[in-house]
Amino acid sequence: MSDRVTYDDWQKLAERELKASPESIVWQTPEGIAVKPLYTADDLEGINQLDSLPGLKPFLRGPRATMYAGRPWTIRQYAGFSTAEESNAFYRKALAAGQKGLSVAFDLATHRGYDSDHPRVEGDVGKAGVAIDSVEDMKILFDGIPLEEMSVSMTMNGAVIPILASFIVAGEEQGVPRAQLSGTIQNDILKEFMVRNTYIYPPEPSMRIIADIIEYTAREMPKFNSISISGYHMQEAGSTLVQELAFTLADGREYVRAAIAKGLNVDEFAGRLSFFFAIGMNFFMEAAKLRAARLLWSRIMEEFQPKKQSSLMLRTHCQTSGVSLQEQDPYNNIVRTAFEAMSAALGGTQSLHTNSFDEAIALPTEFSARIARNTQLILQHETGVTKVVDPLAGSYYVESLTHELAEKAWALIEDVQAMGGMTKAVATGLPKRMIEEAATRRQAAVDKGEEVIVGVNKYRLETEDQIDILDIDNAAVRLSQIARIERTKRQRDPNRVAETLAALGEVAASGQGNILEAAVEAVRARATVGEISDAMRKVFGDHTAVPEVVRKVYGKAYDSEPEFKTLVSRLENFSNSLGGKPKIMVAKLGQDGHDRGAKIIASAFGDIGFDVVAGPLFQTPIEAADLAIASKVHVVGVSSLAAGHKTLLPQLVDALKQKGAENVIVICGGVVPRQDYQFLLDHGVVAVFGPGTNVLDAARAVLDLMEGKRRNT
Ligand code: MLC
Ligand code: 5AD
Repeated sequence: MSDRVTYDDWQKLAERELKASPESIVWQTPEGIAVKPLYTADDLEGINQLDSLPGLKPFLRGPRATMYAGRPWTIRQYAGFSTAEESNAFYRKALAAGQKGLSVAFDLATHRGYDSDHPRVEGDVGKAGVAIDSVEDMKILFDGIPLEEMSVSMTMNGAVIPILASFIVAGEEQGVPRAQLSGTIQNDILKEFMVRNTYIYPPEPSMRIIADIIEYTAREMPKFNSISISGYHMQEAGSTLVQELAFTLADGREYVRAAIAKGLNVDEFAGRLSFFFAIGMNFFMEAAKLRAARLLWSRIMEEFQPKKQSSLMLRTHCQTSGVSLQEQDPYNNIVRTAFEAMSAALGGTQSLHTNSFDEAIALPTEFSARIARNTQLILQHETGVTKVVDPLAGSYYVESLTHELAEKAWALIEDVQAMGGMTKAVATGLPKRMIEEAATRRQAAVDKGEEVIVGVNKYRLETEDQIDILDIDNAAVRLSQIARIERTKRQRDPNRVAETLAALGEVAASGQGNILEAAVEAVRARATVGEISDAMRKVFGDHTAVPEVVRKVYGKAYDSEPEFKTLVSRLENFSNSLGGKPKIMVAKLGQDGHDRGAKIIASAFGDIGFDVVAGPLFQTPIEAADLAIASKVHVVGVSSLAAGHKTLLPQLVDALKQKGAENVIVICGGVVPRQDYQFLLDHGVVAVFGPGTNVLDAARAVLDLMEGKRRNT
């Protein structure tokens, strides 16, 4: 008898252990990948990626030959809040404590091209990032930070023109010519239309802006990465990893086409395209995703027949997953982030942000930011993961996952191609819908407890300790920003401002010349972010999206469960007594475009039997009150994720009252710290639902409120 063991031997043994077939413990992932309990050499048959080497095409094992053994990834923490002065101080401390690159988070007013004195942004100034109104703010932001040495990432998409122009001029006035500036601008508008929602102009002029930026940076700023093609926000919005991979690479292909259509040669710009992915909790699959991304990108780029190897190379930043972090038992988030960071490192990222443990509640404090940064420092200095390139290579499981993810993503990329490319696909709404369906499916799996989240739907603490959080006084930030805007406007030459803005408008309207180049002149003249954005708004118009709500995904996942059926019939009874379905408007106020939660609530409540009005993005409280009254809703549910709740909710309650609609019940859900609940309740909000709320529990609570209300009236 031979000593050689076979797969059959294992299978028999496994069956005996399990008292069932090993098939029964295959894990079906949301990507549609069946993960088996055991992988062997047989799984590698027919996979032809196995002999690849790092630094060489197709770059599956990494863009550099020595990877972290030669130079570790960049510790690049995304940060920004309040004023330029405060953010500058925060950056300097972080750099002194081991951070290696900067990454600027702007507030949502800036993202959407409004100055801080604009009436639509009262709740947003300085809240989710730093307020930047002109180059004067930008200069303060980088005061004492040598821009010829420090690489700076700026997450900016909508107002990308005034912000990049202000960065260039801030460099200039610091004595650093633009050719020496290094860093990255996000500049990825397609995913804004799909998931992130900080767009300003319609798709077509937005694509022109991107092509102009690629052209300008390729010719003038050789060390600057012209774009950060981002899948991160897709995963945050609930996509599967295959969707994230496919739509991101398809976006990239679209940008390459736009730049080539502008007359650029592929090798002029392709080496400065960069990427950005999320790293969630599926440890091995996330690492495999980065390997698959590099493989597929080189395949896509081969089509354009570049001569330079660097044109085929995918370089990426990663961020650990915000959506995987929880409000409940928040120190667990440190552990989650550490695993995600390790996975990003094993996948071969070039740059990494690790989230802070207070993510689900507020912006990082100095303390939580320190722990997040140290997570990376410990990985780099203490674990030895930097010593060997692509250490997962050759693992039966990881190679097999890499292959399967690549195949599945490629099929989806081909579907997009068949639709005529990503701009067209985005216009049909299909990618957005697919992501929202995946998000709703996942919510149902969490609510049902099929997917375990420790401390949330299992092992929940009886009492939660409150943690210290960062609270920003947006009213004070707004006043100080307004003072600086006024000072800047007093000191500038109004004729020069008018001329440069007119010239910018002309470049935008004619299609001739480069928009960024024209904007740099306007910034030199001290035109503000709002003014430059408005000059383009006049020509390009505003993009408005009609919210769509997916149907029958949540309900379908749940409809055989007794608790779901009970709730549906309770709602039916209530509807009968009411003479119609209870009507709820899901509202988004201010510039907060994070709509995953709002969409899930709208979708699930619709399936449960509510009549749902999906409010548009970016409403003022008065606009929301008007829509609620016109739609005759019983309840307005505000979803707040960008910390504007203390300003905007009381204004909504007042607006309803003033318009004689005080019996409309106002509730709030989202990223609201417990510290703020009483304030909201004191200001007329009837209930607050924090992160991690089970949707069925929320629906029951709304019904309770309505029944209580009806008994009272
Ligand atoms: C690297 N280098 C090496 C090397 N490894 N040289 C020798 N041997 C090695 N082993 C060189 C590189 O070639 C490069 O030089 C230099 O070192 C820096 O390395 P890098 O790998 O390019 O790193 P970095 O400069 O950090 O650039 C990484 C990047 C870039 C290409 C991914 O685009 C980037 O930093 N992106 C960050 C994006 C970001 O932070 N986004 C935040 C989004 S938050 P050279 O000369 O070749 O350049 C968000 C949230 C929200 O979006 O608000 O929604
Ligand atoms: N500072 C630090 N991190 C931020 N994030 C968003 N804004 C900031 C900021 N101002 C992080 C969070 C969020 C992701 C989009 O980026 O992790 O989930």
